[in-house]
Amino acid sequence: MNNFIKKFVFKVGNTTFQFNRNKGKLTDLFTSTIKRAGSPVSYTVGKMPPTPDLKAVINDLTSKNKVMVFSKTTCPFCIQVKELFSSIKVDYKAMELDTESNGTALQHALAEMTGQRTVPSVFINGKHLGGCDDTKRAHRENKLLAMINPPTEKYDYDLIVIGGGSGGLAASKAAAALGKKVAVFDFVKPTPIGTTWGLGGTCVNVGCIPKKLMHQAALLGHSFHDAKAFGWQMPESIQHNWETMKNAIQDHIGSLNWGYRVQLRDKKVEYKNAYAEFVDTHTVKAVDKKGKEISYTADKFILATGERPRYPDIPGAKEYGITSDDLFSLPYCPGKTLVVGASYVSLECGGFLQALGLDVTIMVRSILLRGFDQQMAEKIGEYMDKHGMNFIRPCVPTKIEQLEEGKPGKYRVTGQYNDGTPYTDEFNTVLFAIGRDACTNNIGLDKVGVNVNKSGFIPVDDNEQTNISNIYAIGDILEGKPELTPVAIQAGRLLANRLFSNSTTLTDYKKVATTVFTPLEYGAIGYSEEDAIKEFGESSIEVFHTNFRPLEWTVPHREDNACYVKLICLIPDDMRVIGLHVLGPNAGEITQGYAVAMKLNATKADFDDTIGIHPTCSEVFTVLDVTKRSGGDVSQSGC
Ligand code: FAD
Ligand code: NA7
Repeated sequence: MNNFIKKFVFKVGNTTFQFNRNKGKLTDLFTSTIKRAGSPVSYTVGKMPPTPDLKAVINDLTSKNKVMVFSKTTCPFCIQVKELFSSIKVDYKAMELDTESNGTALQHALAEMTGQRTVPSVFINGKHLGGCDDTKRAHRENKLLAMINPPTEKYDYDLIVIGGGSGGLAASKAAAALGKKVAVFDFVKPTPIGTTWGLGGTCVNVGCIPKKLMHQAALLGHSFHDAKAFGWQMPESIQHNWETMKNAIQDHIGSLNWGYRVQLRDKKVEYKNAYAEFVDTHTVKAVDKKGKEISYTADKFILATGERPRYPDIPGAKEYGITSDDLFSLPYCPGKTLVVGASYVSLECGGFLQALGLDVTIMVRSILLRGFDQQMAEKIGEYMDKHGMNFIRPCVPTKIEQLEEGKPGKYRVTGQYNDGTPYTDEFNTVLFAIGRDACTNNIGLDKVGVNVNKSGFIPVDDNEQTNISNIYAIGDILEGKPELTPVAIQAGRLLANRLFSNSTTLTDYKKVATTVFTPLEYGAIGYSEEDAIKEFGESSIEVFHTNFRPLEWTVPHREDNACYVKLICLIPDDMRVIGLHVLGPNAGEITQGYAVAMKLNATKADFDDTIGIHPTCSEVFTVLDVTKRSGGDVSQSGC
């Protein structure tokens, strides 16, 4: 109908009432007024302006907006659908029909177009999806994001991730969950003695996981000694079987490798067991273990190739030495072992081998744990030394010679102390833990112009973008970032969210908690004491500290002053805690909890206000009252 009531006039007695059309409300007014006034007296009829073609309006909205929701402000299902889109960080346009003048007409038009009379009525990329249940079902079945972000046609993939370790797997799964077409390439080049492993990268196969499990085997050994004091009757001699431990740990790793493959399949990430190398900024060539070569293209790339252990440039190193890449799956007990290097990998591996009953020597070139708080590092060394570790320092190896073949064999190690004094001894195993090189050498970065620094690490901006705009990097290969699994995972996940949804959250690399799993664990967050002094000056730093004795150590008469904590506080900033250090049992568990407090910028007063849990080791942080400056006695004995 083209005509409509433009003006309505009626008379009551001698008074004339007139209503003009006002935002479509005339119908209501008309009806109610008629009800009140009786029959209308007269009305004028105007020409209706051309009715907007509502279907064209709907088509316009659904074609201009990837996700278009026709909704009503009070409808709970509409609210659920909008919340779903927000939760998966998808931009949507909602038209609230109950606030539109022609909302009812639009709803009729929608019903005619789609057959669906109710709201919400959801359109994705111009196509009608359905209502709340349909949208939720599509999301449950992992189809929703793929509908929103259909794969691009131009390249084989939206994203290729090179490296299926901690960072690469996290990034590829997150990108696929956002509807992107993703491939992850993971290939392990065998070690010089031929060790290789499955999907998951360093952490799962030759890092955190086997390391922590072997550390646990070592802790159990300590517990047997304690157990006697607590009344357990133990045989006089307890033996450890390397093969049993190694097999059990490798079985667990095998199940993790399998689990990762299943996850990738479920999340629709294409896993390619091939070595990838750039050809140009949008192409990689991939070579599988049979030497078959295939090229793939992608819009974007994430590099997550990690690091591999370094060997010293001395005769016999690669022929006769092993690294952490070999140790955890070594088919035989390593026997008398020399560990070269004083990195955390060295102290951890040396620590558990010695606690498993082996004769272990650690050869240290200069300091222990470069980069960590040096007071804590020395305390770790003292504890290990006291418990039978043989430290040779400062000394470096110069030659390894094979004396006997075998599993293990026998090797003569020649070396030199700093002062020139020669060193020599014989070992069954020589384990190098002298640092790790970024795997950025043979992946074609020179062909595409990605900058790497002198040591092979990749500088990136806050967005983890390299100098080449479609190539990003995460994890251990980044210049100046903590080399830890949770860091790589967080960076991968957040980067994928930023690349493929409207997230802007950056990885915060500051105050990352970490733990060195030496026989006595060492946990740290924030500044070392020397770095704090260097940055803020000695007068601005207050260090609260104490030794402590775990209650569990009293009955078996373990030593008194091995465990130690310190809080480094910034005096001019309200005694903000900027460094936390703990050396003691379960330091990893303790440190993780305090990481939250440190993230929230806790001050010394916040620590003091916190009531401790008694009797725990961790409670010591709530009662620290001796400063280093005061020189007060912090030694402890008894409970
Ligand atoms: P990685 O996990 O190393 O993954 C890189 C993957 O890419 C590898 O599988 C590699 O083979 C593959 N790759 C490389 N180049 C190519 C290519 N061109 N094509 C295809 N694939 C390729 N961190 C902790 O947080 N806690 C710990 O307790 C801990 N303990 C550790 C103990 C040891 C002995 C070691 C060595 C490391 C430990 N780490 C620990 C560090 C942790 O393992 C790393 O920080 C983490 O694995 C880094 O992840 P990433 O994704 O950067 O690389
Ligand atoms: P690091 O931290 O790089 O440490 C390497 C260790 O090996 C360190 O103690 C070095 O002594 C020692 N080293 C290096 N070269 C030699 C040679 N040729 N001979 C003997 N000793 C040597 O090792 P990681 O790779 O385990 O750690 C990697 C990162 O993880 C590290 O950066 C931390 O952020 C965490 P030095 O102190 O240089 O005298």
